[in-house]
Amino acid sequence: MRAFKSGTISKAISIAGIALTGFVTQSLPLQAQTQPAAAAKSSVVRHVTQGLGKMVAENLFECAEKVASFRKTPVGTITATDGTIITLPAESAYQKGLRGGADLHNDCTKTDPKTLAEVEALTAKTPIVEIDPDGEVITGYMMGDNYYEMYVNEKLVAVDSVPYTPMNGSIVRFKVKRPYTIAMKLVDWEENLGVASELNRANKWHPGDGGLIARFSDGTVTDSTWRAQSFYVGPLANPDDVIEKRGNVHDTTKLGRTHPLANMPTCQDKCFGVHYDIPATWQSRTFDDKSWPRANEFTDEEIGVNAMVAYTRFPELFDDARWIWSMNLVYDNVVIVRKTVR
Ligand SMILES: [Ca+2]
Ligand SMILES: [Ca+2]
Repeated sequence: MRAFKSGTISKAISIAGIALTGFVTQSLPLQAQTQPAAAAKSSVVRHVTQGLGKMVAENLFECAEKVASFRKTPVGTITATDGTIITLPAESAYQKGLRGGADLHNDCTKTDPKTLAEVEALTAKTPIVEIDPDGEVITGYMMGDNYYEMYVNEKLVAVDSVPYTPMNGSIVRFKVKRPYTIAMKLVDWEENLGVASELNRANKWHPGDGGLIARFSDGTVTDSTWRAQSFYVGPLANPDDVIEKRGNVHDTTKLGRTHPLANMPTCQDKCFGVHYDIPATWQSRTFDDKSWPRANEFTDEEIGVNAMVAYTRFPELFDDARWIWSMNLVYDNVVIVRKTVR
């Protein structure tokens, strides 16, 4: 973690804020403008980038407490070889100033319940987002590494209050009738914008990993019945390390899927990224996710849950839930997961 002076960071944030205003209102040409040669092999359009992007905002999030694991949350853009401008690591509701849900555990707000009674008190204070006035009130507990935003029937229900680090846990409440559809955008955030890596264990170019776990009071849990698709894959020594397969799979299994088995890329600031267009209606109940792969389940050991205090302290809140992600926990950095509860 880098040390910083408090004066420096507040100035940086205000500069970022100005940049952000223009940035959010800017309409980015996310659709492919030309068909790149590499995509001719497949009906799936990919956008290939190489190297570092341009920083647009140095830090989206300021931690109110001095926390050793804090990282700045940068956002940038990069131009792909086909001219497409891509937001790094992802467009987010957080960046747009949208918020929702409450803290289950957050070192930056000193939210640190020690008993289930304290969790219940926090839950009772969590606002209920109404989707159906005559629906059932559903409570969820979740942890996302690093960031999630959650929609139910295309309505925003919750936004992770800490987009990068420290690790935190959240409470969400919403009122809805079955069937309903949960759609979440998940981001393994990055320090080195465009090359999907961060300082870790003395390696400035360490590829981080992701993970999401959630349990809801109606019995819905994250598991392989969810759908999961990846939209940003990296850091890659070669963009052909991603192979698009039937069923819309973005396959990188040969690189290794979890730490410590995954390859450690040595391409540093020369690494490639492969991006895919996020469908405009990904939050919608009617969006057809049938061609998306099923979510993959990961163990506590593969995720590395030591810093996940809310999860390790209150396992009963996550009973029967599994850590999920798309195929590759390390190399898939922007992932959308969806589940229709019937
Ligand atoms: Ca988070
Ligand atoms: Ca990663």
